Amino acid sequence: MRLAVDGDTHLLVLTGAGVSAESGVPTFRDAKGLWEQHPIEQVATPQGFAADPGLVWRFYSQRRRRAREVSPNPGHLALAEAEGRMGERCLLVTQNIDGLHQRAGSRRVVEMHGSLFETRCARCDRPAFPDLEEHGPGAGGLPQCEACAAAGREGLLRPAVVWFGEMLDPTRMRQVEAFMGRAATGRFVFLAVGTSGVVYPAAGLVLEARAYGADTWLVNVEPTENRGAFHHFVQGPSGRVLPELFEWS
Ligand code: BJW
Repeated sequence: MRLAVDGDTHLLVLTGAGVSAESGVPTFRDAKGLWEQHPIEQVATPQGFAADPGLVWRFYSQRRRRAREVSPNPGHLALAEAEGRMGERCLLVTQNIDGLHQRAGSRRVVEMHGSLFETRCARCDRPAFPDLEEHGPGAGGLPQCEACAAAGREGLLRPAVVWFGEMLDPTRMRQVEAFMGRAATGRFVFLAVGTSGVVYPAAGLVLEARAYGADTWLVNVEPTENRGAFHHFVQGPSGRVLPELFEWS
């Protein structure tokens, strides 16, 4: 099954952990996925960070190291090529924090859940900043916020990612909404790739896109929780499916 793209098509792509699996980045909920060894509530909630910031920093430091060691796969490259052909008619929304889409050449990327390579203060509203360091026990200790220190208080730095129970950046979500509004004026295609369809608000984007009149496509190795919301399902690994998916005219 091929997805036809012409000069009138707007394409909104949502990606999840599955798109990076063939690069060697572990997914979350599969067997041997990250949640198997690391309980969600310990490493992906603000309460987990408050209880044991060292454990959380060790988890994210390992993932920083791993993400730097791997490379984009043909799935990432196919999506970058789609943007290269479509320009502003294409937007990529990713739940991934590994930066692989950008390294593949995608520029129009909205990182819904933040970035593995940015850090922010858990206490003050100093903006997130780039950070490639590994932190935590055995890696230089827990990083402290300099702005808080200057103000005479203690503030721990934390990964600039979105944990369960936290709000997503409204500016980024408005960008997605605005794109849907523009897409609805022509032929609108929504494509979800390698995501389980259980984490909101990402899992609900397909229904929003449908409300804007989108034709909806799912690429995954297995039918997902929200499979029924999609018009089309292409089963297979994204690194093999995406390079063959688009039919350009
Ligand atoms: C392949 C493949 C290959 C493998 N090719 N495919 C509405 C209803 C119910 C609950 C909620 C709701 N609205 C909000 C909530 C609460 C909560 C939530 O969704 N809970 C549900 C789990 C029940 N959501 C939130 O708290 C969100 N915040 C929010 O909504 O704020 C407002 C609010 C607050 C409080 C209450 C109510 C509202 C925040 C969610 C943040 C998620 N954060 C994480 C961690 C980010 C940082 C990090 O990476 O560490 O994001 S959790 C984790 O899950 C990570 C991922 O981005 C996210 C999604 O995972 P994904 O991508 O789906 O990965 P997997 O592993 O699950 O699936 C991979 C898929 O790929 C599988 O299907 C495989 O088969 C497939 N695959 N290889 C193609 N080669």
